[in-house]
Amino acid sequence: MSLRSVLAIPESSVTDETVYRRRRQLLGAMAAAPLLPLAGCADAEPPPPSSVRVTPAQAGAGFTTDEPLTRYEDITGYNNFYEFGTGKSDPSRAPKTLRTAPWHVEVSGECERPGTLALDDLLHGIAPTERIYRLRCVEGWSMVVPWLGVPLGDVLRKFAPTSKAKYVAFTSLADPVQMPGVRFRSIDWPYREGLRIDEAMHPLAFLATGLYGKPLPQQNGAPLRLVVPWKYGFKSIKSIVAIRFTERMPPTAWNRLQPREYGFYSNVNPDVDHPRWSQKTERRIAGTGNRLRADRIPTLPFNGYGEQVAALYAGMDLRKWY
Ligand SMILES: Nc1nc2c(c(=O)[nH]1)N[C@H]1C(S)=C(S)[C@@H](COP(=O)(O)O)O[C@H]1N2
Ligand SMILES: [Mo]
Repeated sequence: MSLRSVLAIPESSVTDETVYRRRRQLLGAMAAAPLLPLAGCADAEPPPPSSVRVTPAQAGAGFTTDEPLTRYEDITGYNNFYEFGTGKSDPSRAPKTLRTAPWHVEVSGECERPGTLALDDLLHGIAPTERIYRLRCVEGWSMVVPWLGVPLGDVLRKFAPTSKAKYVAFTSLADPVQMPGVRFRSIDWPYREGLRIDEAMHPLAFLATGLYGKPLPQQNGAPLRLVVPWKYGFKSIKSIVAIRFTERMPPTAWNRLQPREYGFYSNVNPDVDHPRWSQKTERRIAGTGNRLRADRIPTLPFNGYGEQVAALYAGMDLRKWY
């Protein structure tokens, strides 16, 4: 299975953002009138694969939102990816030096079927799907991103985690040849992240291979990155090369750097301020207009996914487990 088949969109129909949005509107209309005969609509957009259609049930699950999408140019031009520099425009301006094919992911630890798999094999047999998620960076800005990819749990289950698998650890590539930022000690490379196993198996936890119907650009974590929409953006680790099931809570990059500022859980929480700034509001980068002067909106507990995920933390003091 090729990356293109993972994306489920043929090159010929990979179009620009305007067409993408128009196609979404058309899909909405089709969902509302499913029996409408389409034959004869000569100039209608070709329908995308059924796997990317969003149904009302998916909306209720938090899989989509009708909030205005962030522009493609903002999602791919305003990034955090320290492997390509610490400035917001460093990752998009960096030369395209990351070799994303062939790409392998090593899966190890507390599971019955460990192994190193080519990306296509890792994703084989799992229907690609679209998720429109809010992304809230701990720095206080947010976006609305249409991802393509697969549910993380579907991938993890292939490896048959054992009862000792209490956590899942993720590691990014750290190659100073392909990633110029790795020559600087901004982070204790490689970038690492982790989830509790029940968080990782939650239906909202996602592995993205694309956005806006196109393969992930280098700056967004090609060819495979995590997306955990109810947590601060730094949990959504990019360019993943290793996944490990562990019994103990794994070390994570930002927590190791500044443990008082960045906890392991890092659920979006307007009631727990960052030691250096408030987390009550966020700058929503969406629609046209200046990124730095975008509207401030209130930040919601669990980034608005509380209905879906709050039960994971029942009985936990979220001030302690920030
Ligand atoms: N490997 C790696 N993953 C990473 C980062 C990084 O520097 N390196 N930055 C994180 C942070 S802080 C955020 S907010 C998101 C940003 O994702 P985006 O650039 O696709 O919006 O990626 C996260 N994943
Ligand atoms: Mo972030």
